[in-house]
Amino acid sequence: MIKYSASVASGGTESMPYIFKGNVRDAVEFCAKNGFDAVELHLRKADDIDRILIKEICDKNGITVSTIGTGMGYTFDKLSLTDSDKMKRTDAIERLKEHIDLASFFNCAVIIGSMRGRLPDDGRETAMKNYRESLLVLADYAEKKDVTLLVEPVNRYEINFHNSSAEMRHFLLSLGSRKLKMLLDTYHMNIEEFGPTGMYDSIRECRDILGHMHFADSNRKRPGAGHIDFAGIIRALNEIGYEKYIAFECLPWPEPDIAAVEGLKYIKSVGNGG
Ligand code: LER
Ligand code: MN
Repeated sequence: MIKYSASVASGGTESMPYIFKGNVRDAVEFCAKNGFDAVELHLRKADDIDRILIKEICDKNGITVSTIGTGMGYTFDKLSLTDSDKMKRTDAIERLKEHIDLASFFNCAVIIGSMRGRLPDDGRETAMKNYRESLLVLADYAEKKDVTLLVEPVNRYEINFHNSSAEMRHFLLSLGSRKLKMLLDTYHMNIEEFGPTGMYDSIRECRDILGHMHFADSNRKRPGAGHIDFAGIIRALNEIGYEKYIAFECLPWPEPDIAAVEGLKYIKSVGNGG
């Protein structure tokens, strides 16, 4: 069975694609009462939340934490695994290790998207080497903590390397860690995947490494508010026997409650062939 998760952030600006921002506790309760199996917690730092309290609320309401999103560490603190400054790279690794510890507590996975960073015009090779080494350090740590790391291809307007699923798959397999999986985000796929059946083919081609999905429509609003063919996406996921989480990582449009409820309703209706 596919499980559904909603993005809940400890903070963030208006343009960030998280449905709920600010009050994590209330958002978790809302998601549980409105048909979600889980929440995806987007945190700047692991101690943004009181983990004991949030776990208690999750248990009481019959909901889990699917994933920890880490992008605010880049957006607000400019921490990245490609940074040319060793000290800053070390800070980025430490920040992600704290997220891995938190994920171990919640028995969930950690996302590495924006914190990959960017490659500079000069010194792309060195930055790639730094990135690769940093990711291997984290994979090693994740292995010890039994936590999966979900690395995300992100579109070219946000990040300047590993934008497509094929590039990311090739790279991750070359690292050879069973704790490194891929996260596919329909918003980025809509920009980067190739050909008329590109998005569906990518899902099929990544079946061996696919660990998580983000759902947002072409305009980053909730599924159903843009023009991505989610019936086709769900069909491809069913075809590969995907039984992990789909997290709604989309704008809180027109407001958080409606985005969550209507997005989930839409996906369940197209998933049933409606
Ligand atoms: C993070 O999951 C993501 O999709 C990036 O575009 C961050 O905004
Ligand atoms: Mn995403």
